[in-house]
Amino acid sequence: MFFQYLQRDEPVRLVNIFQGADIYMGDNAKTRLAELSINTMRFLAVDAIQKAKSGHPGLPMGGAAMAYTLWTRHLKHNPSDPGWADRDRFVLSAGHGSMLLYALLYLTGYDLSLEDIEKFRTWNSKTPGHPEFGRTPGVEVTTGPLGQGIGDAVGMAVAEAHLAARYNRADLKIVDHYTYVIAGDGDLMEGISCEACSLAGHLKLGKLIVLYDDNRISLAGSTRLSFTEDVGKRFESAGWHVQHVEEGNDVDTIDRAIGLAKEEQSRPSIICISTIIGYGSPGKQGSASCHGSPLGVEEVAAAKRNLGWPVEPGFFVPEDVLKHMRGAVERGRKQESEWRSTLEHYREFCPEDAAEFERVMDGRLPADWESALPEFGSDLKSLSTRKASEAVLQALAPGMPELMGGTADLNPSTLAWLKGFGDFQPAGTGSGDVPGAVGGEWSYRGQNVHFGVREHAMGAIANGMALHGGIVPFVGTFFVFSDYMRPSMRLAALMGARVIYVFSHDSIGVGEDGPTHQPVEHLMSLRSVPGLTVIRPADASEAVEAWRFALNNDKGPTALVFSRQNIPILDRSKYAPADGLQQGGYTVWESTVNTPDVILIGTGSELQVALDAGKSLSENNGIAVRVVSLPCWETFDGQPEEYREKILPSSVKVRVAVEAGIKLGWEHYVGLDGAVTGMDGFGASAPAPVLYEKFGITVQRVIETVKSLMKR
Ligand SMILES: Cc1ncc(C[n+]2csc(CCOP(=O)(O)OP(=O)(O)O)c2C)c(N)n1
Repeated sequence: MFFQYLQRDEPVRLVNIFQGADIYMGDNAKTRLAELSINTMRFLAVDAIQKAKSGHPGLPMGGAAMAYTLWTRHLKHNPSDPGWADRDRFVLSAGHGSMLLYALLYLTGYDLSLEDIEKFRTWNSKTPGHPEFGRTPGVEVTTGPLGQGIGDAVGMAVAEAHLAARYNRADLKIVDHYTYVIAGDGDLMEGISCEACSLAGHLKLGKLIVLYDDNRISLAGSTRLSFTEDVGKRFESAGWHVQHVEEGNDVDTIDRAIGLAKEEQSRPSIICISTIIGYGSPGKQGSASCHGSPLGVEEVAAAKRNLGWPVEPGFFVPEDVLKHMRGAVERGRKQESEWRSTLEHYREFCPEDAAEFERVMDGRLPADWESALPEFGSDLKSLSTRKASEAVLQALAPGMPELMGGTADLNPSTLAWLKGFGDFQPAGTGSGDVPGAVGGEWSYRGQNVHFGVREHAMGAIANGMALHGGIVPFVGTFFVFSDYMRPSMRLAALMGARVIYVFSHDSIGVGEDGPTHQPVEHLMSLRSVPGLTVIRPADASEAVEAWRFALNNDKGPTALVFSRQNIPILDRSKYAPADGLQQGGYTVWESTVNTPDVILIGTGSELQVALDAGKSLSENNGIAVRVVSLPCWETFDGQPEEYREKILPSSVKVRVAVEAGIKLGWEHYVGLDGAVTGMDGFGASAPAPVLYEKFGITVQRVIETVKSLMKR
């Protein structure tokens, strides 16, 4: 026994009584093999980073033992089928330690070769600088921006808990896995981890297990410079199960701690593992100099000699190590085939649920789901698009169990909820009569997640839910606070994750709350994110079409931007049908069948301004006008040239765009000869109609602009 078991009450503290000693130096063949494997991982990382002339050796060297222990003794995975639905999820939140993950993937038999490792950080390789989802088999999520991974992992644990509650039967568990994270100081310094872990503690996500690489060094130096809180106590106060392992190379103690964390199913677990960054490098270990730069040729040799490793050849993998680590392949096949036979039994007893489970895990929407979409006829004259969105969600919810989401404490404003579909909460902690609850008993079956005022974590959690599979997450807040989750939105776009953002209060139309709450630059800012689709519908019917688009978009995230204020609902017998939104932009009305003299372009509530101006110009001035609704730039730009030319003929130079946002960027459609009616600065605190007047986003201003352009 290499550890003393000091305390049963939390936090559990496991202490290696030979502190600082290399405890697996004994005769036991198993421990020798463990040591060899750990050193193989260390030196694959060191060699790859040295060859690439860039990378982060410190974390792989210091954290190799915990990663080895987790991956060989606990992680349920099948390297031959990285997409197996019931695998444990592993998130390397400290993404700069990517070589640690690549070494694990190669050694345990994923479709990643030693040549791939040698190509670390080179063009088009499967081993980019930071782990990228979709590029490397076995990489669950893109990490690198610190703290995001831990947020993603909370989302994965939410998804697991929800799907388990929905589909498992007492003796037939088809969803039953853990989510593991390796996080470093940087992850825990970032505010997003406080938000995400606070919520995880509240939600009692017992199958979330974080291994904290507590090496007291970050990029710029010691954590004594800026991070001296008691991390264990912080997590304890958030309702986590906390353990400490004081010797980061002590495989058996780490093993035991992970075992205890798995047994503890009513709280998430963190194991704070004291490690030495760059372990083994005689000249650099324990210092920030090995955090983010290659060790250097001489220090590589010194580290190898220090740990009894051959200096040559590089990328050395002992045969016994490969054989030992590749045991994962057979183990994984067996685990998956056992799961498949459980699924077969499940299918016999619950054929409908089995079919639904497979459908949602494949990311396929229910057949004919679109027939549930509401229609807004001419009987209702006006409606805010946020209310139209609410109606869509309520209409879809009964037939779309994979819909799950919520807001950052803005349910009554953003209206992104599924009434009657329960609150996602630990069972037995409350019920629908708690103020603000959406309704029904509290359990993990609930589809409404109360994120609290935690936009940043909400974005990452949504990413984790989407990547886990089985869920189509939506998350909502005021549009102006999209800033607070922009880093996660960027990652969703980078990963192609199907996340739907429901933003309300889309402009100065917010009114009295003033400039702090009035988005101005946000539309343009989000339009500039590659892979993110931004839709700002102009009325209730376009809001329905926007949801249709978002749900069908399984290639990446969609941001839906809705108004707070009521907007007239266009009578579609007089205007073009709203399904033109599926092309991104369409002619909604025109005064001529010929090529127009003038094109007015509007989005959201300003489409009405464009329409009123267009009609006036036509009726009072005899000008041939076309009004184009352009709710989604990305989709419009993706249309064939012919379509774009049909809607915006290049011969028509007099073009005016109207949008209550920053003008920058509209030249893309109005050209250098056109003009934009929009915002130049922040908004102000006053009633919305006053703001539109004062900032000049008016019918009159558009008319004057057109006339002055025509005079040129
Ligand atoms: C959001 C964010 N800010 C800054 C960085 C740059 N960065 C990468 S690693 C790192 C330090 C991380 O320290 P730690 O987690 O202790 O990792 P270790 O030094 O142990 O490898 C920093 C600041 C980043 N990747 N993400």
